[in-house]
Amino acid sequence: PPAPREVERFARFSPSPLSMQQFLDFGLANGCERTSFAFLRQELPVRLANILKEIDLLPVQLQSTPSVNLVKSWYMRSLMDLVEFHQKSPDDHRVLSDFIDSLLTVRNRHHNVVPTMAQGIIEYKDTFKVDPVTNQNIQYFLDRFYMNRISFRMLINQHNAFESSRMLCDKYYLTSPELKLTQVNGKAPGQAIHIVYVPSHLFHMLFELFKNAMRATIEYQENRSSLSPIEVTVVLGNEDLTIKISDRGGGVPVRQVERLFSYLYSTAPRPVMDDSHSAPLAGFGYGLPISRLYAKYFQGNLNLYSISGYGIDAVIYLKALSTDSVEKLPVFNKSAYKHYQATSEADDWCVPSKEPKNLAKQSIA
Ligand code: W6P
Repeated sequence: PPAPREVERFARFSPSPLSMQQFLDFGLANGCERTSFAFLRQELPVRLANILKEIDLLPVQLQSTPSVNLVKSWYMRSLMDLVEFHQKSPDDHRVLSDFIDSLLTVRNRHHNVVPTMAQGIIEYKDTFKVDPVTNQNIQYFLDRFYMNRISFRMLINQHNAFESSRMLCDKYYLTSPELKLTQVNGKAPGQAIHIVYVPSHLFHMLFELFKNAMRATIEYQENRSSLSPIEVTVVLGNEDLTIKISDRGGGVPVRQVERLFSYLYSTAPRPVMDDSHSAPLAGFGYGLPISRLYAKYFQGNLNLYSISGYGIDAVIYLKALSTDSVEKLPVFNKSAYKHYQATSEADDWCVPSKEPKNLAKQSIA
């Protein structure tokens, strides 16, 4: 049975809200993963314990529904899982990687919190008459409960975009490259970079690009004693917020870059699944084309600049101003219709022939 002692211990602390700047700084500081670990092993239990105390204040009839009990047991279990890390060293790579495993376990465990909570509310409503005061209390609680959950997931996901790729990478190759991050505020030098964006979209794009960059680095540098880091540069300009992810993974011939974004060509041989049924590190599936759509959705873009024999710079362009980040939506009209009718016309450029014409022969004739 879970120890309420740990709930009391961590509920004594108030959660520490993080600014966007702090989220950025966690990625910047040297030994970022260690710092993030040290913060999260304290902050995550604090946020869990604080909301557990509020669950205890719900009407007993609601608290005692199977659904709410189940949700509560998840929060307890996760609190205990995370507290384990207080006895472990932040300098041990094994510990850092176990911590990421635990974060993913916690995130999976809490996957169905919203529908399960809703089920609990239904069970309560079916059995008891709800008066306006109860309604108000439930409203108040759920607003806070879900806000807590959003913040919790934000912390987990923020720790994970590079680290998730790294974990997959470690799992497949038993090693992974480092991250080297540089931040440039071209608009206000030295100052913090602030933009408004959808975290899950950014995560999707970064995760995809990191996986590809890591795979390329490892496979290209397999005979070297150390791996070159993945270099990330974040720059704020007047219009754009640009994120460049550079690998030294050998690149691809420039002729093949377009294929990496192709729904048709990127599906050719299915990436081989191993017995674990876990995700392949990078299968060049739909990850890249979908990532580019995420970037374009708010008027940004995603490009790959390949230097064959050296590496690839993957660049995400986002709008720096939220007034410029406007949804890009397809509209069906005449112009769209035409695209479906387009037949493959002959090209209006000559096809280069492999064999150069033998001009000497012709001049004789
Ligand atoms: C590669 C292939 C690729 C795709 C997307 C991002 C980075 C990289 N690096 O070699």
